[in-house]
Amino acid sequence: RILVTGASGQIGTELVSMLRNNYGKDNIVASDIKPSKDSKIVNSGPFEIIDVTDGRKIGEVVKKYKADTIIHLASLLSAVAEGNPTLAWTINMGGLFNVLEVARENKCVVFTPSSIAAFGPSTPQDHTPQDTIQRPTTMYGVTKVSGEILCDYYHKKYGVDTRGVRYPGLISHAALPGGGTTDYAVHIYYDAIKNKKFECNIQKGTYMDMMYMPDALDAIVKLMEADPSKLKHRNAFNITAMQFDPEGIYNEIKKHVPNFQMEYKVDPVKQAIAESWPNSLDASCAKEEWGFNPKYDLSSMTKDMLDKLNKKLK
Ligand code: VAH
Repeated sequence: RILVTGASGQIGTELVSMLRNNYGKDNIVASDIKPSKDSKIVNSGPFEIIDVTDGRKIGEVVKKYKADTIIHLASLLSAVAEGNPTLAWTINMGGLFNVLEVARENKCVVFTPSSIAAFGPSTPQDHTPQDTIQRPTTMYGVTKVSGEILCDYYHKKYGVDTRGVRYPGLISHAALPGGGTTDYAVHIYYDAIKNKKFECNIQKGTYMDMMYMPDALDAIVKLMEADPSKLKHRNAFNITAMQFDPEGIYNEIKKHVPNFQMEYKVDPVKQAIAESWPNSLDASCAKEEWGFNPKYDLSSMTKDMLDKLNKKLK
């Protein structure tokens, strides 16, 4: 059985339903700090209330369902974390430490995501290598790079099978993102449909790696099903599907919504975070070691996003 923490979040919402379809609904235990707004998650299989800063509760749930895998998604994202760095450390690092301790005691495999945020301004910004300098300048990034090192430590010291990916900005239509710097790339689609006007909080010319949610979920399954003897890296693999700046995504949407207008109202905190991150990642290790192979580019993602949101927002 698989325990998913942070199951009500942007990734968790879609991951739980996909895993339940793939592996059977009773084999996927969804959990979050509060009851899920998305009744589908609660009604389509086991759901538990877990605050990941409570290690005892995590252990109880793992034992109750005999979980052998923990997909640990509970985390504060970059912009929210920058506004409350102490809470971000407590949740992101305290929660991860608890998950790793429970995994050590119960012989669970652990997947937990890192992020492009694990890099900083002194990292090579274009085609950022898998192995390179990581001096992030945000609390979120500090918890991501620390998390990567802690997960590798638990693998080396205790033999816990830990695996992770450095996610780029994730775009999806099922659940909104929860306070990240790349959230603009989701809200732009909603506003293109609802008001045909968008106020962009990231500056023109600011390039970031991005990925459509189906590819992000496929990456979890591919990495978790990969032959461990083939993994030269574990925590965490660079993955990406595309890079764009606000002008790029705006012009792609405009092909479908001709009278769509965008203006800039830059958020200085998010802009500073975005500028500290790479412009593009080199994902060759993920491709070589476990067959990472994203399907969606900006054009096909935009078509699917607008199609799904037109139905959802009708
Ligand atoms: C954020 N969406 O913006 C998250 C992600 C790469 C960005 O970590 O914080």
